[in-house]
Amino acid sequence: MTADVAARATAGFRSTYGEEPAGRWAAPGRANLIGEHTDYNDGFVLPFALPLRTVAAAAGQPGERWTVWSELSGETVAFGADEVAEPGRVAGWGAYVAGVVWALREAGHAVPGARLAIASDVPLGSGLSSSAALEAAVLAALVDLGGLELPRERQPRLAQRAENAYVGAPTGIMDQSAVIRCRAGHALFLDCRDESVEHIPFDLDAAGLAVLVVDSRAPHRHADGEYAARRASCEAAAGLLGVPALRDVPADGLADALARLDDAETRRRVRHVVTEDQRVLDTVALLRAGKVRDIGPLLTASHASMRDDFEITVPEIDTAVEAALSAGALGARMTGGGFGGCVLALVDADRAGAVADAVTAAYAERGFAAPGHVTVLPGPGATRLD
Ligand code: GAF
Repeated sequence: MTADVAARATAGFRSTYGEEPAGRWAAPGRANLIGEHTDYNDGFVLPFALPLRTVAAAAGQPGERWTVWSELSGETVAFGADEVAEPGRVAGWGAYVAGVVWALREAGHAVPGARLAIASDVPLGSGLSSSAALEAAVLAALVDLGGLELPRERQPRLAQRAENAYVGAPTGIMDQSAVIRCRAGHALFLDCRDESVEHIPFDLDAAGLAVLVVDSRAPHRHADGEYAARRASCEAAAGLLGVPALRDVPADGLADALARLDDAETRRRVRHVVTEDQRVLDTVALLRAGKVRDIGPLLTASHASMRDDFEITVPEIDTAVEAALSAGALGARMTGGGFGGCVLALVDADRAGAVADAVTAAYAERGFAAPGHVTVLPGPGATRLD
């Protein structure tokens, strides 16, 4: 059996550095219940933290020097003040760590030199925010080791800056907010404009429900370029409509807004974002009223909107959603940025196995590589373990 992720981080620290870590910090992956591609439109999202985590075992070291071992590559990456002075000098997975150091320094913090060992249960490239989990675990370790003044609510922006400006991915604020600010048993209702949050009870057990996460195992096809293109198209549409962001187009003003746009593709993009924001608000209202079962149709409508209007799904993902719904899921949708990644399905807890089997069978019929699956409950955000 694979050792617990925290034990693996500690073992990696001992064997790499020949000493004990000063502490261990964990950050989870996330699934987004609903609200896709709304974050960079200043809109609403509703993610929750997964029980799958990334752990950084760490200790300080003298000088401006950072050394990081990762169990995933088995490599150790080392860099100093020169390499973090300028984005792009550290590449690969080390860029997420160097990016955090860079962003902290850029914000004026005296970042302590450190040795780190990273272990993770968050699968890479599955759209479950393995990169945000890595950033958040490293950030939490450096903040504590250096006694830095950086309140939790300000940490997501800094980790996002690492990803945007150092790594070079133009992502929004959802993933870092989710992995840092989520609470166990809750989904995080985040207003991406002012970063205000409300922790919404998401008690699956009490409702006899489960969330099944299906890893489509679909290779990411042009995900980076397509993500940037969607973002650019939304920003251009907001400009044409004369609003700061698409969040400022109210659901009841959608028809008027669409009538002012000539391009059919742009109209579809706008329709997705505006209707998706409203679906987040409707989902939150149902969860506040304790009606967890009733959110299923909103999840499924969100998927249809991503498939038909935002055009970010792939055949493996659509197959998983259709098979899950045919097998009795109450709702199902792709979660994350798209072009591969995972599907989440809301199911009666005693149907989770049957729904997973149905997806596996549908994949076999279509000749797709077998999907992965796991049932999850909302877990806590980033935290110091010891
Ligand atoms: C990716 C991004 F990192 C997020 O900021 C968000 O835009 C998401 O795709 C789509 O909702 O996870």
